[in-house]
Amino acid sequence: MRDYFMATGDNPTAYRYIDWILTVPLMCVEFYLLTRLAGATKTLLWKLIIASTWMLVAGYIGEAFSDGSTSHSVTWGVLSTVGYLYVLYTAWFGEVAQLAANSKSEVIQKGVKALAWFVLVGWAIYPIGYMCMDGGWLNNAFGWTSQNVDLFYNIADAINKIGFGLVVYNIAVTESK
Ligand SMILES: *C/C=C(C)/C=C/C=C(C)/C=C/C1=C(C)CCCC1(C)C
Repeated sequence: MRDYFMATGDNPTAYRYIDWILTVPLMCVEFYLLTRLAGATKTLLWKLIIASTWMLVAGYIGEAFSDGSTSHSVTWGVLSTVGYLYVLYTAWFGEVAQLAANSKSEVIQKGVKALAWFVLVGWAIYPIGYMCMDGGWLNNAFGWTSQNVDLFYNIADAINKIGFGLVVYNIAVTESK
C-alpha cells in the first residue's frame, strides 16, 4: 500500500480492501471461536462472515467506482453500514453477546465485551475516512480531502488489528493458565 501510494500518489484502494477482505472475516472467526464452547454454531460464523463481506464489497464499490458524486458515496456507504450494524448488533446484543454472557469463563465474558467495544469505537473510524472521499459528507462539509481517507484507515487499522490481537492473546494466555 505504501509503495503504491509513493509511486502514484493515489489511495491504494484495491490493496486496502484485499487486506480487509481477509482480516475482517478472520476477526469474525475470533468471535465464533471464543464463544464456541458456550455453543456458537457454524451458522453464526457464516452470518458474521457474510455481513462483514457485504460491508466491505459495498464499501469497495463506493470507493473504487466513485464518480465523485455524493449520491454514489452515500448509497454504497449506507448499504455497507447495514452489514456493519449487523456485526455490531450481534456482538453487543445478539448471539455473540448472549453466548458470551452464558459462558462459564469470566475471561471470555470480559474479552468478548472488549472486542465488542473495538467494533463499536474502533470500527466506527472507517466510515469517517470513507466520508472524506470526493463527494463524501465530510469532504463536502469541511473540505477534508481524499488524502484523509488513508489517514483515518491507517489509524483505525493500527487500533483495531493490534487491539483485537492483544485481547485475543490475553484471553488465550489467561485461559491456558
Ligand atoms: C482490519 C480491518 C478492519 C477492522 C476494517 C474494518 C472496516 C470497516 C468497519 C469499514 C466500514 C465501512 C462502513 C461502515 C461504511 C463505509 C464503507 C466502509 C467499508 C469504510
